[in-house]
Amino acid sequence: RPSDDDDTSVVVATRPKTKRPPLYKVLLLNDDYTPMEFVVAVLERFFGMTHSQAFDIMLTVHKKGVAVVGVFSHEIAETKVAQVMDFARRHQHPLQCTMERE
Ligand code: TYC
Repeated sequence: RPSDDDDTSVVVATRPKTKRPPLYKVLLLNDDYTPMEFVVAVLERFFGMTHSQAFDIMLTVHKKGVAVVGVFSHEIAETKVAQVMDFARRHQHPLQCTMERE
């Protein structure tokens, strides 16, 4: 209408919604039985580490009990955990690998 004095509209602030997917830490846990060399091989094989990087991370887990070995999308993290758990089981080592939301 010419004289629009009954407009009930409300102006609200908007911002572009660019929500990134959550990331997940993959953790390796220490135990008393898995051989150190096996853990080093796991870190080289599934996490693309050099032997030197893998050895350092393995020692961190051995001394501290746990370490983050990588940060991934949910799907990639799940795959890494499954690969490590399956590889450890096939070699009859009790090595544990888990993931948690960052
Ligand atoms: N603690 C093990 C040992 O002394 C070595 C080890 C390191 C095991 C890291 C698991 O995630 C691990 N043989």
